[in-house]
Amino acid sequence: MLNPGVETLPREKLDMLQIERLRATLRNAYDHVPLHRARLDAAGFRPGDLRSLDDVAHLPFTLKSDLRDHYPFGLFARPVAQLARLHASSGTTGKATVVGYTRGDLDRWADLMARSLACAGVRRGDVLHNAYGYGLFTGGLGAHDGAERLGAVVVPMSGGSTERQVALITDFGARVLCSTPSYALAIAEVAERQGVDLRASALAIGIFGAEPWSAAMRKEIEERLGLLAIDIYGLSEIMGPGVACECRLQNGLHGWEDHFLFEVIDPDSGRALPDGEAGELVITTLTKEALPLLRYRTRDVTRLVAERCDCGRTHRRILRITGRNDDMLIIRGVNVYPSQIEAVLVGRPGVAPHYLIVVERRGALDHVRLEVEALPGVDVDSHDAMARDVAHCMKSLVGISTDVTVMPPGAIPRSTGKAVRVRDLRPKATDGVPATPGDDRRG
Ligand code: DLL
Repeated sequence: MLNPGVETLPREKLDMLQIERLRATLRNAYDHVPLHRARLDAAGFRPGDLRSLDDVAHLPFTLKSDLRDHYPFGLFARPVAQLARLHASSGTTGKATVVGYTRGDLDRWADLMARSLACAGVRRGDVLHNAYGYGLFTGGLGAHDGAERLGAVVVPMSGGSTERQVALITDFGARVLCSTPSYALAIAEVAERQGVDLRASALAIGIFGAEPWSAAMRKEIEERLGLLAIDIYGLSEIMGPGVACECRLQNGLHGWEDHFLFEVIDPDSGRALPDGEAGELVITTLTKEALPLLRYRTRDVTRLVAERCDCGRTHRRILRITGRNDDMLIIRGVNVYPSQIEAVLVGRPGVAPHYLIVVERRGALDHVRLEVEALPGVDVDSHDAMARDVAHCMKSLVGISTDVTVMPPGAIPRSTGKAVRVRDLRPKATDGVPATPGDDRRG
């Protein structure tokens, strides 16, 4: 544990720390960000009114659209000249979301990322191969700074050039791999094709995040790369990677409550839900200087666990993010997340862990076409039987009817960052033009 004193802080002490820091955050937001001031005034809430953590329920939400509407710097609490760095994510439509950091913000981010890596079992002196994309995406530089802060030996590889990734992982003796889970699988695949057995390499830990992944996918990656696959969570609006991370017990992600306040709400009513119930994760920053956010609606669907983990850490755990509520498909009335489809698909006999979900409108009805890939060496004659098997499992386990097409190995495009799993060809209600929604923020 990097900071045992903080990571195992008793609940009451954590609560006290959160209140104190929330007060300072409210002050910062109220004094320096016109939008927050106007919303707090409208809610009749002054920073000095905060008595207990329950008062959070009175604070206004902040949405991603608020960041876009005040593009580029409108929600910053510091003049740009006082910042040390900007990151941005480019949405598929409209303007990018821009986030800013003071030197102090970068410092705390590096600390939290170092804490997350240590929590996953990374040690000083480990060679850490960083295949998260460097650039405006927060994954590359976020993992980089944290790894340096911990004292690991960073290989700043970024995404792409997959053959070269395999060579350097082997040649440099990397013990740790940082990438999106989908890219980890692409690396495994290229290694296998080259006849390189990464299971026999020094790789022992994978730090995977930036996109949803199922338990089945974790198992697949662990088996093919011969490592412990650790889930890490974060988002650029709040900081970047390192908002929460699993420990080696892989039992939910420790959300770093000394820097963030986590709530799960019912996305329709906006009401806070008790620990254990699934809903939308809402995060309030407690120590951000440049971009304090009050009750930021992440759209990520999860549950919170308050019990202390067997590792001794006391901070609330965020369970695996099953998806974003804006990624949820409603197929003839059945709500489905792509990760549910993945969980059923990955591990079926002969089926490779690469897939694409194509949603179409046929007449008045939604229709799902599932493109899956055969594993190398699978006889083409068995594709029909595989397709029937997958369609049957989708019906009985997920509850939706699908047309399944089995494609030859390598037919589904691989990503070097965040994988695009859904192609939604349904006409959009607003413009009648087929759209491909989803976030194109690159990992
Ligand atoms: O993806 C930050 C990050 C980089 C996290 C590297 C972990 C590792 P954004 O590009 O702003 O930031 O995207 C944030 O990605 O709201 C989730 O929907 C999704 N996401 C991130 N981590 C996970 C995860 C980075 N472990 C958005 N599981 C978030 C599921 C995740 N979804």
